[in-house]
Amino acid sequence: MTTDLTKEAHSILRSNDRGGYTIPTKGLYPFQWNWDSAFVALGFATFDEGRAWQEIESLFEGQWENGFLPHIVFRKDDPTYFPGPKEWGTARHHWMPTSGISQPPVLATIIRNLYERNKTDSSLLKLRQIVPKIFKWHNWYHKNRDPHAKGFIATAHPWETGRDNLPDWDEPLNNVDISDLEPYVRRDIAHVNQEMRPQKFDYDRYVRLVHFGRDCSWNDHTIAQQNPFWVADVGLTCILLRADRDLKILTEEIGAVDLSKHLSAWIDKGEEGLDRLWHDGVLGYTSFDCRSGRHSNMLNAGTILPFYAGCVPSQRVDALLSHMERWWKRCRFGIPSFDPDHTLFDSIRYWRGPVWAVMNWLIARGLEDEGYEDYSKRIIDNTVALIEGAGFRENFCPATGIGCGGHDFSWTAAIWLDLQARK
Ligand code: 9WN
Repeated sequence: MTTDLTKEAHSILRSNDRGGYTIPTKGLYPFQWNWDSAFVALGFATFDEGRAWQEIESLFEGQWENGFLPHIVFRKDDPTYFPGPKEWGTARHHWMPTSGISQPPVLATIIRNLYERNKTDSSLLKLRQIVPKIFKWHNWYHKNRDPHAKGFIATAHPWETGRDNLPDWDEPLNNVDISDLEPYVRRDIAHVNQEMRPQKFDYDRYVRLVHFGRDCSWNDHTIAQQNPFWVADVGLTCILLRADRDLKILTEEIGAVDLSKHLSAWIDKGEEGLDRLWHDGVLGYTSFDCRSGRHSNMLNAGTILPFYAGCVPSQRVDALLSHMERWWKRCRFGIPSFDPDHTLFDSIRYWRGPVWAVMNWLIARGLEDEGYEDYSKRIIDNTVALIEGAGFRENFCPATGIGCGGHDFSWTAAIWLDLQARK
């Protein structure tokens, strides 16, 4: 069975390959997505290293002059996806059509994996080319998504967090005025069961936020000052902190001492910022609405990511581990994307409950690195069991294990391949 699934995973990556870049799945997502491509590179690295590096290089073709790395590189229009290039209106910023927001910066961590798996002269050369570009992207994040140097990373759009319809965003999204929103047609629900997708409440505000960015010509200063949605995310903060640590190691590998110094400063700041996201009331790290000055009192899979960031003080470890224990009592398959004890939990609706292989990979890596191997192993076993039971679906119901969302999903295939290669 394992061998068959591995063959199937290879063929999913090959068939989602559009000539140097990979789409997440056919139909629903016809372009190149940022963090999807990073995970795809991890998967390709297990059987075609050259193609893995190509995935990363093609993603960077979408990088803007200011270092920003978009969440979608469109390359060509496709009417089966909304919102497309016209809605984003980024033409004056880059020769290739892209979106105007970014996504979780997992790339540096994945590149470190790739490089350390096979250190050769040719991979060192690739590293020399790519590291300065990743540095520019991290610099963009620190400068524009943390303009007051708080150390935590704010976001201008739920899509930027990669965890689109988390209940944590509901209250901050209420500030987005949709009274002048023009009619639009959603394309996602033509591809996938509507009950597994974000709702109209979310989409109206997603589209309005895209138009806000477009109307200010994606001016980072205006966005930080006035974007109606401006929320610090535990996920982005942890992922960037970990990526800064990994990038620092890579800069040292290529002898870029000047870059390494900046990274040390960002790491210190990131640790401070993450600490600010701790919420005693719920004994966990939670998002923070920078406009209202309020912490969310909800827990989600991101709550466990501080292990991945390498930054959980010993007195907080038990609280985080016991959240996972509690969730497992409710859900056989962890880790649910949102707290299953909360009334807003929905086991099949996207980021309001389902398990995602990529989140499990990040959480498990963090737990393993910090010495909590039992937890890490349980999460990996859950991930393998979900794929064995339901195939390479976009995500899975944590209670029953049924597959949800898109089929033949690239990043689920990639995670499978990486987990098999690590055995
Ligand atoms: C918007 C591609 C992407 C993932 C995100 C996931 C979903 C897009 C959408 O699909 O978001 O970016 O249209 O729903 O939430 O994490 O990168 O797989």
